[in-house]
Amino acid sequence: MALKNLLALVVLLGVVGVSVASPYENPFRKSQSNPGTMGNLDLDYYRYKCPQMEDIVRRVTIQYVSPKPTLAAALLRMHFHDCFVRGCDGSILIKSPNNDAERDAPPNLTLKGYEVVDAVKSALEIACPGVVSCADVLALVARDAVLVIRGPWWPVPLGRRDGRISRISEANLPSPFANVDTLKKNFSDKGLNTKDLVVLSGAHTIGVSSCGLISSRIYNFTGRGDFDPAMNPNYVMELKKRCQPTDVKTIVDMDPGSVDKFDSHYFDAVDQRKGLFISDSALLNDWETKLYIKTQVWTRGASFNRDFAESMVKLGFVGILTGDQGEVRSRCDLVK
Ligand code: HEM
Ligand SMILES: *[C@@H]1O[C@H](CO)[C@@H](O)[C@H](O)[C@H]1NC(C)=O
Ligand SMILES: *[C@@H]1O[C@H](CO)[C@@H](O)[C@H](O)[C@H]1NC(C)=O
Ligand SMILES: CC(=O)N[C@H]1CO[C@H](CO)[C@@H](O)[C@@H]1O
Repeated sequence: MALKNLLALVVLLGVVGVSVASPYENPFRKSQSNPGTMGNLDLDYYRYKCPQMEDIVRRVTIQYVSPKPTLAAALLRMHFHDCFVRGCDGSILIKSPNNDAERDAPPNLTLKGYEVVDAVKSALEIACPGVVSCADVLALVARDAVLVIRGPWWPVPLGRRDGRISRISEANLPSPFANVDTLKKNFSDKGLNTKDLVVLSGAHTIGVSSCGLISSRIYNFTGRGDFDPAMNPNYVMELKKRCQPTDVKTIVDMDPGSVDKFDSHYFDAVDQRKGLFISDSALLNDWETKLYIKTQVWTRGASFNRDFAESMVKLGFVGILTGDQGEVRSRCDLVK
């Protein structure tokens, strides 16, 4: 018995020791479900190869995002899309002459901010040509853009390589019409758990969508001219004022009342049944995601920034290429 306890302690210390010595070991490394993600990343990856690179990324990102803070949401979303399709490999940035790349897919139609990534990359190519991958650039730009709007900061371990493949047919993202079981499945397929799902959905504390994606929800939910009963009727009324039935274009805020601020207000909105998408409201239909939302409401988001940082680090490891996999592109929109 005593020996057994001792063994357990040794194993525990071993685990703790490893995670202290190398905090950015790939969280998926030991998981069988993610055989493609064996590499580790390193906070100091460019220390000798391009020591000024984080300064350059920050300077150029601030230059673009300060005068146009709505870019922060666009860039955060772009990083998420990149990671969910073929992993965080920069493939969302590739342009195809035939318009059949990821960025041409319908969920990408409203992606903005490519110019920021391109400008950062150009500046890096002057300082250290051919060194910094586009996947790393995008991960850093997303982080720094959120920082410009005074959102949370998270560490970005580096060393991702760029993928060479970008296909419109693979640009399959979680649907805003999905229920919570589907969302949980979509996240667990990427090695992300239920907590990551609800925490990262908190990114909808900033940014916008448009009437087209919600009109069936407010005008014709079951085909009988009704609205989604999961939605607050006052909020439905507000949305109807903004979105006429055939209007697909008008912009709507994702986090009504606090759209420009990166805070925990999204969870208040969802709790008041003012989640914009079915996928936002759906987070009240699972005990774990609901408990998280309630906890953020009760504590005014006491742990949200910390949780968000943690889940963003995890997201940044999804499906990465490392070592001699992939390439380092010199232009983010062109495959070598
Ligand atoms: C849980 C599954 C998710 C679904 C179904 C979803 C769906 C959507 C949809 C449909 C939009 C509106 C796009 C448009 O109208 O063009 C949107 C916007 C946005 N999403 Fe998500 N999303 C999810 C998770 C995430 C995650 C994990 C992040 C980042 C960590 C994120 C960040 C954003 C941001 C910042 C916007 C606003 C973009 C802007 O204003 O330009 N989303 N999302
Ligand atoms: C999400 O899960 C559903 C149900 O398993 C599946 O049909 C859909 O293709 C998945 N979407 C993504 C982006 O993985
Ligand atoms: C509502 O949906 C039903 C069934 O999909 C459709 O037949 C009907 O035309 C829709 N009504 C409106 C006003 O869009
Ligand atoms: C920002 C961006 O590149 N959006 C593209 C999404 O797909 C459409 C349709 O192919 C392109 O026209 C857009 O340029």
